[in-house]
Amino acid sequence: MRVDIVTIFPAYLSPLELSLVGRARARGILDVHLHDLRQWANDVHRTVDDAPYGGGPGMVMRPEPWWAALTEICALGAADGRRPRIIVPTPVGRSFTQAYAAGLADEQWLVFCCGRYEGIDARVIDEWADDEISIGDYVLAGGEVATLVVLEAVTRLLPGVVGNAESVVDDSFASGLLEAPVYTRPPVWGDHEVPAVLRSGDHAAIGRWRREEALRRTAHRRPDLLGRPDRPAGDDLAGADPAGDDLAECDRVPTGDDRVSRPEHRVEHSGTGETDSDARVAQ
Ligand code: JAH
Repeated sequence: MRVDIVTIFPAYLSPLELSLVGRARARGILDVHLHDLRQWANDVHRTVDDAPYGGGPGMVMRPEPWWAALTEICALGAADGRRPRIIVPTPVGRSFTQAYAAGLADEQWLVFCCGRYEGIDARVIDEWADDEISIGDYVLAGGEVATLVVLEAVTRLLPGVVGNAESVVDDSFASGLLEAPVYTRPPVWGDHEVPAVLRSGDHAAIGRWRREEALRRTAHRRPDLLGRPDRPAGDDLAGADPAGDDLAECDRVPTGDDRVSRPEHRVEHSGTGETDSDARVAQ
């Protein structure tokens, strides 16, 4: 897969050299090209922004540099009749999901347009964008970090990137449910024991336990995922109680009180008597 990324901060994308994405690049599975938008800003000051029509706060990215950038980048494939899928991360986009990632992983060529300020002039979006996508309901300072998120989700779906093919299909969201908790050695760690069933060797029982835990977790934390018409079938929803008491905690903004289910961890060296979780609340 080829990926072009246009940004005024190419260095913001340096994590793409690391870890799973970096390895996919080194192995030739992923071919990333970073472009500085200012390369296509032709005035002496290389300006890429201007005041919004109609007034209001902030600045808008001017259309001309984007137009020149996308024209030039798309021309790279025109000879072989190839056209990239052009993606604009934005808080007003459609929701990016695992299914969306799977769709992008089938493409041969993606272009990410990273906006800054209040966004890119809408005429660029209208003319060039195939997808405007949002990675969640919050506002970032620009599209770069959202591009990192999308690319990591897509790259791990490319053939040959993740060694054990099972670990991709087994993920949270592949089943439409949150995954059960996981454990490794030691079997007993202080007060905390690994659930006996996971050490029983009874794989049918382990499978039932994991499904049960997945349903419980999903009902408690993400009731919106249950009973979706597009959710992969085969789960027995008996036992999950999306309308039960758990729900009272779900559909609201988390507060400091959400930590009550966790034990308190003392900060041994602080000498203030303040707990670790108090310190976090105080931030
Ligand atoms: C902010 C351009 N859905 C996350 C997201 C994606 C992009 C942006 N914000 C949030 C953004 C400013 C300018 C894009």
